[in-house]
Amino acid sequence: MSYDTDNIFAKILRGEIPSEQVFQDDDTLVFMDIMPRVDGHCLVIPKTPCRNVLDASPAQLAAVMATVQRMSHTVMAAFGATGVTIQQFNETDGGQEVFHLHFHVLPRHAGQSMRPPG
Ligand code: D5M
Repeated sequence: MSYDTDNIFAKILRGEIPSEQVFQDDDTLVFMDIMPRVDGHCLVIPKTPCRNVLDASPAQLAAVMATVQRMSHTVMAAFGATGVTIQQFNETDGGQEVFHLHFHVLPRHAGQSMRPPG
């Protein structure tokens, strides 16, 4: 499958639409999910074009996962969470809606259920 340069996260990376950015390094960007399923729900993306895990290089995966781990610690501390859920979807039948690789990082608390998508 090809990479669509008009996907919404590509537009965020180009600064064409706003986002609530919370972290970036040379290879990755982190911003808050516009439809948060828990407080502190953020998204980690690579800065380079990549459709999903099926399309990712080892270097892209390594960079993104390093930031996922870093942000897991950050949002757990910021939201007083005692756990973290990391979610990731690939292709339409795998639940993917935005076709630029992203990992959801969701700080969690005891007994807390996640709000439904949307
Ligand atoms: O779902 C895509 C996720 O991306 C979903 O949780 C909403 C989020 N989203 C969509 N548009 C935006 C913008 N503009 N800013 C922040 N978050 C956004 P998935 O099924 O993981 O592909």
